[in-house]
Amino acid sequence: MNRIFSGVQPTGGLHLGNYLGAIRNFVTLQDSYHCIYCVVDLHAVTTWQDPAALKANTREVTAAYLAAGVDPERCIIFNQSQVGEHAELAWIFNCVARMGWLNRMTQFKEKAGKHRENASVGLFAYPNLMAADILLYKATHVPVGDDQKQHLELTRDIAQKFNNDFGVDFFPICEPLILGSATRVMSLRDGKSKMSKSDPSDYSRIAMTDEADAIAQKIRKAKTDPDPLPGPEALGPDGEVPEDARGARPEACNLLGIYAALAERSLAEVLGEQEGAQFSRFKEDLTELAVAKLGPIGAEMKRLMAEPDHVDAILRRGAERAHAIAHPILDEVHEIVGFLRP
Ligand code: AQP
Repeated sequence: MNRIFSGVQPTGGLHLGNYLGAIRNFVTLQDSYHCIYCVVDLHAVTTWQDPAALKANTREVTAAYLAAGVDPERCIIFNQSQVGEHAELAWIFNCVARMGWLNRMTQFKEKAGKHRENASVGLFAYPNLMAADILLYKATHVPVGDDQKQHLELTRDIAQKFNNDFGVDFFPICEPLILGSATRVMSLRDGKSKMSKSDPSDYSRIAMTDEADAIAQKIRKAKTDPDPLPGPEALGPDGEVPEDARGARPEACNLLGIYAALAERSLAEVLGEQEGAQFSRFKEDLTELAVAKLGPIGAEMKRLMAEPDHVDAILRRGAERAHAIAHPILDEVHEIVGFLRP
């Protein structure tokens, strides 16, 4: 069975983008792959995290996996820092990856912004750790939102260079799995930037733990435009919104995409039903749908977060199982690289 590795950072405030772009897919994939789902706390500390909040956020991500329906028996769920091999392999990859490759990573440029000189070395080397996460388990497939595609390309480059440098055929060249119709959920306040945990406006995102009232208020305040929804003929031959139309009405397209993803229906079906609707009415339907889909997940997350011992036990058991796979693979890497193990 092919193996999947994926993860979410425990940086607090999981949102609809994390759910639709990642966590919901984790549930579907567990039927066809051997899945390893990590709470990537080593990635989280590439920007400063309050230690108490980091622990709480690690439990929050774990609770989100479980509440969404990831089965901890079939899948491995653990937090990254419990398996030291991630950091060890990342160091070796720091020595394989080239500065030029990392200099091209757009996410570092976005996150470091104008303060590049003040960004942590960890933030710069983040993609090498991501490559280590994946290759430590020889994962063949990685489900990612399309913002992570570039990092995955780098993982493939690192695997290839390692294999070439040492004359081995050791690491697989993994494939991205970009799934679902909402691979990029945009901010509710600005349809041109992605919904993100770090956006200062709480109204830019729907949190996975938001109550019905908060969801309704955020959708009501979401930016739209005065035009009604078009019919399905507005879609391109691929069933997607054409680029120019998306550029002209980014917020409208975003809400439409969210609706279709939550309803698990095509854009054509939704537009067929909603043609001519004003956004005031469409927003009511979207609110009802979002509350119905997210409400039970948010409630279960809260229940689980109130039981930290149970969550911690799942992470501990997952870490043991992850370690059992990772350790022999790292041993082989040591042998290939030439580290003496007398
Ligand atoms: N807006 C989004 N639409 C679709 N997928 C998304 N993901 C994140 N935002 C969206 C996907 O969620 C997974 C976990 O993300 P992460 O927490 O590890 O990192 P991130 O992409 O940096 O998440 P955020 O929420 O945007 O956090 P900040 O604000 O810290 O940058 C990934 O698979 C990601 O694609």
